[in-house]
Amino acid sequence: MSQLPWKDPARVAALEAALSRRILLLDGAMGTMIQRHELDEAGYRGERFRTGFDAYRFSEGDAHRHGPDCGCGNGELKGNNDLLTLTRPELIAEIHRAYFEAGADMVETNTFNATRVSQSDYGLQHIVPELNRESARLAVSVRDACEAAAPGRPLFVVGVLGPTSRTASMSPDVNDPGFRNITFDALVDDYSQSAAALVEGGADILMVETVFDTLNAKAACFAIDTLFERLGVRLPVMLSGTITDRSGRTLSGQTAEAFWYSLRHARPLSVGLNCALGARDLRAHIDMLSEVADVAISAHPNAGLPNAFGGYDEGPEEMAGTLGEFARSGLLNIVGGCCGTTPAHIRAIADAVADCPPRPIPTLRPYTRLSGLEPFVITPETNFVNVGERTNVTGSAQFKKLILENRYDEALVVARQQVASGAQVIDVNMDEGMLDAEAAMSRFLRLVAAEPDIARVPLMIDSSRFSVIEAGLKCVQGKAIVNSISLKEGEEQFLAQAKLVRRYGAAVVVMAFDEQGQADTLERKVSICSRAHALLTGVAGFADEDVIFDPNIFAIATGIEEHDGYAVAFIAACRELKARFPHSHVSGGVSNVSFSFRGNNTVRDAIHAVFLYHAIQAGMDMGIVNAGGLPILDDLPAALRAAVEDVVLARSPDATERLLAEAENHKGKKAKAEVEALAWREQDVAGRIRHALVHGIDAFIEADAEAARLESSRPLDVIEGPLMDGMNVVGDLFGAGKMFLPQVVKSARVMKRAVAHLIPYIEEEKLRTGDAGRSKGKVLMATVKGDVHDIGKNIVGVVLACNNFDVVDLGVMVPMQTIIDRAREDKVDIVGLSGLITPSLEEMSHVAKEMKRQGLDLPLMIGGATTSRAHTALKIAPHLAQPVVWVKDASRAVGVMQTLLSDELRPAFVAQVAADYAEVRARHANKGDAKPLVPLARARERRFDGGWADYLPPTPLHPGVTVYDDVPLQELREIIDWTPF
Ligand code: THG
Repeated sequence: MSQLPWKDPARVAALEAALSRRILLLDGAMGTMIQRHELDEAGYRGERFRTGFDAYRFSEGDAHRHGPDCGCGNGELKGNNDLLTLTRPELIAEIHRAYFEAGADMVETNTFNATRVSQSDYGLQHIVPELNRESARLAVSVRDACEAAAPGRPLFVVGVLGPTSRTASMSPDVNDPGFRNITFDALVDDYSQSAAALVEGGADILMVETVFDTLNAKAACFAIDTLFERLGVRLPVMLSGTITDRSGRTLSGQTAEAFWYSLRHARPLSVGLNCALGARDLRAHIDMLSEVADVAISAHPNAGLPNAFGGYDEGPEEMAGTLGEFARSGLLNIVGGCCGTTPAHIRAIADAVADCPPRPIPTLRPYTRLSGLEPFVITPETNFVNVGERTNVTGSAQFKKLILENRYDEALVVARQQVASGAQVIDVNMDEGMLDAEAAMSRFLRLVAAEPDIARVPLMIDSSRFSVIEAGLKCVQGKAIVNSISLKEGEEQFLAQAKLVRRYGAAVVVMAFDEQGQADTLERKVSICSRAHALLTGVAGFADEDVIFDPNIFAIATGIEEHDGYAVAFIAACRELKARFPHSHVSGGVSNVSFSFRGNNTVRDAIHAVFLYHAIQAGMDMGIVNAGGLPILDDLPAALRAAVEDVVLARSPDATERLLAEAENHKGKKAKAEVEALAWREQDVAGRIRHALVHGIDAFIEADAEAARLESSRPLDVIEGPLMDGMNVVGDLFGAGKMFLPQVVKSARVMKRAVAHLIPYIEEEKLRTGDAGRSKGKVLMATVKGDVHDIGKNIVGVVLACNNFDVVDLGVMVPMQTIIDRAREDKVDIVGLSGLITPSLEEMSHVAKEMKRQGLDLPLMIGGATTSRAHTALKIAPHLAQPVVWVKDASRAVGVMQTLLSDELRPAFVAQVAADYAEVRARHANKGDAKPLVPLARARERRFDGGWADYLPPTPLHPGVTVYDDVPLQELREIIDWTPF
């Protein structure tokens, strides 16, 4: 972080020395170890929370009244592992000790959920500082004891800051992609409180871990940096992200490399990945990070991928085998375990890496490393960075109209066009008198975050008001560029803003302005930029490559003589600045230069092409341009080109006049059109719908839905045909890791719009056929507690409703008791449970168990990404006498409902499912992974005795090799066992 002194220099020196000598061991899972104790509610509450009173006490002003019926977890504290620091400290201390003894150099505090947002799920936000402080103290006491027992081996306490249960850059509501249930500021507050208490409790290191949304982590780093400044000392910081699925992205859609560039400004001790994937699947991502991170690399993966029941099976040997290979390949500096790992795993990993040298820390080339969802590294080969200018309310009449009229959906199309036509960064500007610019900036950037094809690229946040820039910075998870700051108000203000920009982790454009005003001569441009550079790199802590100069592009050919040399001065400044500061960049607003030819785009574009040609040769390497609108210099008519060059290079006093004359010849001609790749529109309607769903394009979806409806005999056929087919493709791509969550969310939105278009026709058909009101049955649907995902559930709901089922949709995060109570009140026929994340499996089986206990005798449908036939058969179905049916995808829901509610079809179907599940269970039982294990010596004692000692094998009839070359292949084919193939 900042260059403050270390809080404990001796310990940091020991840490650095150890890191330079060997691979350090982090501990393993806390949760797995706690689970072994099978604590019940009373076990978690201990004496202090026995009555529940403390749990229900709220800080003032909190609107939420926690209690058994409040719907936020039934007041249960079971499962709140962090609470055990206070109620069962001996148990937590024992786990820390076990890890130190197994060879861990660092143990993590029991504070994964010790943030206000996470503890508020239990109504315990008031004890957050205490949880963090006491957790750190507890770990420190174990550390001290273990150090005393084995002198000479330094041990460390890592204060853990978890990801919280919210995501700052994603919407929990599919219908409202701009919505957020947590703000950057709230996260900063939260993390400040937790981090301060961890430091107070004596943590040696802070670790922001299991980062699934980089914006959350940026808030954590912002809080930590601010905290250190307040304390006047700093601690080493570790950062660890999580790649949530095979798509190789974080939950919020970033690649590992983009993730690192978003956080590199925090200058951590290490960066790495943990949780989610097992070690094997993590390798490619660790390998990538290892290439691009100029700090230590850490990895603490799960014990393999979750099995069908959300458990982890990879044993110590297997995991250590994989991680040992990482170490031998030179990928590791710090290694440990996450979910499902135990001291035995840590011991095995320690052994496996003991003889491997730590990864040498590479020095990176001084390239600007920006990111959106994907990394964008500016290398010498990049030549010139196109920054899209059109998402600017002052730079585009169209964009301004869309924003002022609140048509944000269409405003996003402008951004998408910029990226599609080659913008590598997009400039967003909301400076307009009629706008609340802060609000418009936040809203637009949040919407952009939900558009993977736009959010792919880094953003340039453009405003003349710093408050607007800050509002923007709080909404971007990538590494953005601030446009701009300047010395206009003096050094003090400049530095204050620069330091904040760095704390948010952005690169910065500095305009050639100072206390005297804007620089228009070469000499002033260079001297102001040089002064700004010295302050940015010398005082504010910026790297050279994060500084972008803008030496002012002003309009030429205005008829005012002093303006004639503006382009020449800019070009000369490019040359001088690039020579002085080769790693910094030179940028500018290119379209400014041609303002005086407004209305004549052919001439304007020609000026841009000529201007850029010369400026780029002089060293300009970035520019705000109308991406896609730039003609190629060689395509310009010779006469026009010559006239333009005279103007740009100020080669003759009458150049402007001659260009004006030449311009007459080009009036009214169309500038190079922005061509859109619309080849997919040529496909048949089913193909178009599939394309729109897979690419999340909603521009034509209503028209396509209508076309499909006209081709079908019933409007419902469109939903069950092309729309469902398209969503199944999306599901398959997601499963195969070829789409990631934000893209799937977009597909769901397109689906919703198509359905919304069709519903009136379906209603109308119902009325016409007298089908209306004849409900075929009633289903309750809910995404279970702990899970916020509802894409699949929403689709199922629509399809069922369209098929005349009554749907009671309870939404997301629904507690077990609410499900049971509402099922009773609404007299539903079937209950449907949905969930996307692994912990939902456990919750679903909990709901089934409680349905039985509370006598709610209804069939259950189970669906969602992590659910499986095996889990349903083994962990849910056995709890209920009623059929429990795993519904593989949305398209099957109607069939299952219809069958379950039909007197004729039901018995056979239920018998079939039961037989199916019985087979799954039998197969599982044979696999034996639920069997109790015996110690190795016992197992050896009981080894299979085949009586081989006395066995004499018969001599084969034909020893040696026998060749049959006269057997027809056709015959052989019959006797080959093809099953393995
Ligand atoms: N330096 C930096 N930032 C900047 C600028 C700069 N940001 C804004 C601006 N200048 C760069 N962006 C634009 C965007 C559009 C135009 C000019 C500069 C432009 N627009 C057409 C016009 O006004 O004629 C509008 C066309 C339309 O309405 O469609 O020229 O210099 N750091």
